[in-house]
Amino acid sequence: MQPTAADRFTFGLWTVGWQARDPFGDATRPALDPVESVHRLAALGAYGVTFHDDDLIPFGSTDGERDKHVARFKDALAETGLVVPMMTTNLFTHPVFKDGAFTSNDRAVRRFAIRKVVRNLDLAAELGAQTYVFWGGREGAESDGAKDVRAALDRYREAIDTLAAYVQERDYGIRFAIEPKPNEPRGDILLPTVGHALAFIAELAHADLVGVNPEVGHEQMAGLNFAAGIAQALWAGKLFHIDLNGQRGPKFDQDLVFGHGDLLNAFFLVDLLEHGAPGGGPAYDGPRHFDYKPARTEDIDGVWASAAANMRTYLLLRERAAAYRADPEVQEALAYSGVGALATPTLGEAESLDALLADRGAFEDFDPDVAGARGYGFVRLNQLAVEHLLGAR
Ligand code: GLT
Ligand code: MN
Ligand code: MN
Repeated sequence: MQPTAADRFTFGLWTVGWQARDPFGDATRPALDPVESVHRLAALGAYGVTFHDDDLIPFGSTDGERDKHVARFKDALAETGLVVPMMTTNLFTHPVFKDGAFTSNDRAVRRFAIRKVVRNLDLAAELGAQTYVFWGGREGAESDGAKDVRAALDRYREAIDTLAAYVQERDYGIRFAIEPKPNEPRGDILLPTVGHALAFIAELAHADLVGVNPEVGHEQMAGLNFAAGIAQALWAGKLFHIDLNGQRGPKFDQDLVFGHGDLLNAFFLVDLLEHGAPGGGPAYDGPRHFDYKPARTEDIDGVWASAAANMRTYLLLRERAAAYRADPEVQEALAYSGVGALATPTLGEAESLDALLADRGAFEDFDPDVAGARGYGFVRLNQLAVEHLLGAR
């Protein structure tokens, strides 16, 4: 279960680097040097690191300071072989963003936000990132009269399309991934779920360059089924990136270690990502990105132990999912449940609705009582998954 670069595990600098400041308490850990994080993550078997501009280059740095931070970081990447597949912008910490960035009611703030992103996109291209994430944690409101949501969505679209045109014109080869979240820090955040984000993307001029970066805990905060949301993102061809972590139901964003929340859903998520393509291959080939926070109770050893735990849990789930799929009893239960049969189109090839209307077997001679009496065996199937997950099979 030793992770390797081939597993494509990545971590945000802000994850292991979180000092555990929360709304009620001070930091419980010292600041981490990004260079040290790169070395420690590489030693644990990670493939890459991701970061916000301000994680590496403190807000307000001079150009000279900026260059030094970037140079040290690049040296660490070269020494370890770690890559930077994704980058993002901090559009939430500084008070200037208290009413949002792209959707702030203050136009000057909106213009500043776009400039901040452009600057970091240039660095992203230089470091070879393929994905650029937009998490709009401050894009929202606490009260319904404070924000004209339709105007805010216009401005959101304007910003994303302007930036997409920029990466296209520069030929940066970068795609955008919008990360939904229902609330926190704002009372209500725009684009609160995967579904909202997909609907927004469909309205963009540059829709082809934009997908989603769903996070386990964010969908679960809204009471939604994460694996099902990921399936819909895949179905739409929009799963550009993924944030893996754990969450225990609809409450504040916990950012627990992957699997330390709804473990059964995490099992089916890994099964989908790893074996969800037709023929059983991976349905998603991007980085497996952990966006978790080492619990506030952990010391620095606990930080690295929790980073390793994310990867180990993923590998264990991958192994358990493969065993589930290979089990003849599971295959038989899947067939009994009709899971594979759903792939058969409801109408025959080239069959018209008129032909369906002429098919007496479909209606006049169809016995709904007989069909309604059928059992689907879904509970047995689920129990087989639980037993594989528990290592009982
Ligand atoms: C922030 C948020 C995460 C996002 C990061 C990207 S920042 O920590 O809680 O879910 O992925 O901006
Ligand atoms: Mn989160
Ligand atoms: Mn995230």
